[in-house]
Amino acid sequence: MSPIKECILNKKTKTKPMWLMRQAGRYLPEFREIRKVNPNFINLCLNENLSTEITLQPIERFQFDAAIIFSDILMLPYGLGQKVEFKKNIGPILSNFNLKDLLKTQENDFNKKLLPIYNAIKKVSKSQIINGKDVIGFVGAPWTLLVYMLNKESPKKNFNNDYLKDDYLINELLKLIDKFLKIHIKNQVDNGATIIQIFDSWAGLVDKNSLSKYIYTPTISLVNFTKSLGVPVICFPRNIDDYKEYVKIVKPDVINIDYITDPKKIINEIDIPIQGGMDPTILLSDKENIKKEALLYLNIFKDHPYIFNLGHGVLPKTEPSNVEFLTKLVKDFS
Ligand code: 1CP
Repeated sequence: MSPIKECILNKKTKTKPMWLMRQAGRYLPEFREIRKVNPNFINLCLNENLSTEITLQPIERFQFDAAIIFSDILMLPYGLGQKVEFKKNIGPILSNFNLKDLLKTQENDFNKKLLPIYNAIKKVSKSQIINGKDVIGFVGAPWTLLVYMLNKESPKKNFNNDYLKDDYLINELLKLIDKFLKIHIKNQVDNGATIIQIFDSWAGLVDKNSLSKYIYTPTISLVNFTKSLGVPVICFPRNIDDYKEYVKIVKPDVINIDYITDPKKIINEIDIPIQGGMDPTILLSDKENIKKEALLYLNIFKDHPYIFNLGHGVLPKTEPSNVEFLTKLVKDFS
């Protein structure tokens, strides 16, 4: 059994399994080489040979316990016919859409558009380099996708939530997103994904009174669906106030915590396997500091099923040698 699966089944593992969010990406020179000659990010995600190669790059370099498929949460709106572009130094830009057109999306057309992603998952899972390790498929959570689809850019700087007043629009979109996320999850599992992670990067924007409508109810639907396929599901609701309540209501197999969450507090509140937590900016500092922070997490979670990861993605300015140092530290800790 893979180290991550053992951890999820609550077994005592000798060492903590490890992978990193955004482990394939701009901090790796071998990724930047490919990216330089592939300026269109969506096309790169849809190039099954290159996305397979990129997915495997960090596994070859660091022998992580899982590969996460090189794709993006915004491939879902792309599959529904909304135009998605990634602009340098700006981020994703999505086009206006006509709800009626999106609602006409046929499953066959969606599957055809995203086929290279599923082919890449198949290639990755059959690769020698994987050799029994986990292959993580992923989706954006319904709320986070709703935010990008309606806001049409990252909510980091501007977030126009006037749309949320349009009940008809929101309900129809949430139904559509739920339907196609399930198709997208099933396709990933059918092609070799052994774990699904649900990224709710903008969960922190939802006020307490709306958590049930935008976060809990739509996520429960996906968690139950993924479990019904016999595949464990990791949830990452970033920046939410109450991880304990989230875990109690949504019941994922693993909860990924962000870096503002106090690990000492969370260990007393949550009894399911925990993933992540360390601030990715720590990897921009020196080895002494990396060691201090990593040991903090490793010691706190010593007797708890814990998958080592960060509290958000690896930053582009990270030195690969620092990731190497961290990987060795985690592997040697027992
Ligand atoms: O070279 C580049 O400019 C592209 C940068 C990049 C990369 C490497 C983007 C654009 N997406 C990705 C890949 C990606 N995205 C992965 C691949 C696997 C891996 O982890 O190695 C994954 C899991 C994602 C998921 C994703 N995309 C999330 C959820 C996690 C998170 O970071 O919060 C989100 C919010 C996105 C949207 C997105 N795609 C890309 C960017 C820069 C963003 C964020 C924009 C924003 O700040 O709103």
